[in-house]
Amino acid sequence: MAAEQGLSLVDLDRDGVDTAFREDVLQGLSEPQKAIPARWFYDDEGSELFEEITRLPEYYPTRAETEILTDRCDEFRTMIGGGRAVVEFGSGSSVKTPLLLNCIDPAAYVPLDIAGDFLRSSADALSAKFPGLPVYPVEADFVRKVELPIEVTAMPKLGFFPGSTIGNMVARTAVDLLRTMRATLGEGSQLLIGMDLVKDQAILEAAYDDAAGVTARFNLNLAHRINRELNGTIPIDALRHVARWNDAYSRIEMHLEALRPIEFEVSDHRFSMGEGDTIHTENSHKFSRRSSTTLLLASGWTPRQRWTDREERFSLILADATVPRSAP
Ligand code: AVJ
Repeated sequence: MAAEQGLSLVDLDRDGVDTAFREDVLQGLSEPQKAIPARWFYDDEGSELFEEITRLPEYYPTRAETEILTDRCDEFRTMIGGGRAVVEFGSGSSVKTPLLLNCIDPAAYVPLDIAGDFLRSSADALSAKFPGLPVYPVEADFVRKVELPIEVTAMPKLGFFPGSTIGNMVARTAVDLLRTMRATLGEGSQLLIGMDLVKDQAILEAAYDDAAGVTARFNLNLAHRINRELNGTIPIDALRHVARWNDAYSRIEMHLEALRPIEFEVSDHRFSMGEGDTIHTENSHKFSRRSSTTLLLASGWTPRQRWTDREERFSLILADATVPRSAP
């Protein structure tokens, strides 16, 4: 229906099933190490649970990043300057955006998001806060190059990608995305990107396995979503939430672990898991100063400035889309 109207980016089949979701799940459950891309966490229920996560005492990234945005306002003003079109990748509810826009006197704001309704309502809310600022929401999947509105083509751009969402991607995918962002924004643009930092393992694991069990509900909601939307029969009570630090890959991994041998169906396909087998549901990579520099340089972005919160838990990095000299 939505696909016929050509309005939505989501392809639904005759039964109203999101075909990309079904493909990812069926494919991912067929692998020896079962794995489902983290982006499928965010249905309405999952998005609400994530909002709850950001308020948990153990989940420091949101507070740490907000602290940087608040404390470094003057430096953003100096290093970014006014007159730019701010292009936010995956704007969602745009809660951190006003903090940035207040500092830098932008010429326009272009929120990009795949969820159209959400995008437009949060763009309206932002317009109300910044009456003089032109806002051009674009419903787009920014893993591919996005054609920006004609009104901003002549303006210098600042890409804004907060939240350490880049950490969800393995290096190869992260480089693809950062290079695509560079293509979307163009030469001479800047990027302000949030990256979470490596720290004590116990702090990291607590941030992804909180005492109140909200992250566990967030993770298990993926199994519920599969049951709800893909005619699944996953016995949820036989799964437990696991968050563990993988030091070799410098990342927190979230899994759903089978507590006993189970069999279930999803969209008429049968699957089984042995006791202790897992479905890998998320990677959250953590960076050092060096690893973040390498990732950005490999993607055509030259880091210019790096800010951290007072406890050095989280970083915001400003980078330029300059062509680096390739002299030896
Ligand atoms: C939204 C990807 C930044 O990795 O910290 C939070 C998602 N998962 N708790 C993160 C998440 C579990 C979050 N990101």
